[in-house]
Amino acid sequence: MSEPSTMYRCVEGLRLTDFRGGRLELVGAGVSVPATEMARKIAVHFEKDAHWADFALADVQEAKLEFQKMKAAGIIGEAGAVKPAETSGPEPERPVQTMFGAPFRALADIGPGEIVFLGAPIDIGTTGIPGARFGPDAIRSASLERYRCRLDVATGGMIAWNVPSLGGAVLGGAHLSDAGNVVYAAGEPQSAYYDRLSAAVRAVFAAKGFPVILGGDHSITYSTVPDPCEALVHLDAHCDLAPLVTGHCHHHGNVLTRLLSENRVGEVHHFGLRDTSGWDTVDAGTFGKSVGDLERPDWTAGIDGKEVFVSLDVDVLDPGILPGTGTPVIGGLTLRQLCQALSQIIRCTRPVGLDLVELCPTRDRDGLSARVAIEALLCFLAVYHEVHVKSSQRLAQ
Ligand SMILES: [Mn+2]
Repeated sequence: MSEPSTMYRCVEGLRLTDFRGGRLELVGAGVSVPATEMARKIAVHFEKDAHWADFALADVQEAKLEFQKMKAAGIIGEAGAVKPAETSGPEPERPVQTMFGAPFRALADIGPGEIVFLGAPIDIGTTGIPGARFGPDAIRSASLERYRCRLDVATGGMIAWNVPSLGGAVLGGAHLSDAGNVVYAAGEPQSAYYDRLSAAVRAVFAAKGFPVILGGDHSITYSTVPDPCEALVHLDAHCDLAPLVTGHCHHHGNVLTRLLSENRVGEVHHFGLRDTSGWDTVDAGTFGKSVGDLERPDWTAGIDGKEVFVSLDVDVLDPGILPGTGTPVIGGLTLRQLCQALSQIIRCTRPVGLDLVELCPTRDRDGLSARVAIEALLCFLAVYHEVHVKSSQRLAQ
């Protein structure tokens, strides 16, 4: 076979990557094993960009056996998950300024109940105008213009901010921290980056923190959703369901196709759609609502009571309000509509994390878009803290 390229696909829980020199490396596990004939065969298929569903039944059965052997050898953990990596590359880098001036925290030091900001400053999945890599630090910098985290020395929690648009004091007693940026290293295989980001987010989940990942382009959602993920709430102008194409493993337009094809999420609920190209390629597990649908009284019916991860693409907002994004689509939400939608989503579900993506400072005007994104983020956090954190604290007392 020709010199193998990097591969990144899922075969019944077995994730293969970097098939090189007759050895097969398992994503995130930091181990490699001698490649069997079956693994070679799978690798050749992957080179042709075959989806695992395209394999002949015998091949799939053989792949399953391969998977079972690796599981028996302790390389893969329960439920097909690759065992957590002992180390997954460099720690996130400390940012010049932290979000809201919150304390910087190494991933190993995160405590339960903490709201943890994590930057994913990448453009490697951008198909349109680049610049999203500057998003995390732009939003951090802008966050300090109006809000600054001050801690109550008695409790360690933060002193509430008075935000009139949110009804007064918010986030009193909350524990915020910033774990820095997972930086893309020059020359690094793209799949390795997504693995490192995924490992960082998993560290937050493992510590029972609430991750808030600041993108970066929307391809990062491949790494940010928890495993398993009952439902993904996707606020976006686009449905991000582009077909998977050879050599384009990750990009911001096919991220949900990949998550669904790998059974990484149970359901995707799209809100605020204006551009649905790709919608027809996926026939199950997705539910779409346009901007107008959000005015209907029962628009949250599909997500009520579910455990959700929220993915907020800032292009769900109208570009007149938020011009700083790579693929703007006219006719979007106002900030007020978005905050109302977020508030309702948080109140009727059990959110486990959030990513905020596609803020592109190079397309912004005077930093306005970053400020708008911060207001949306603040609304989300204020309602989340009020509804889910404070209420559970009261129950525990
Ligand atoms: Mn998107």
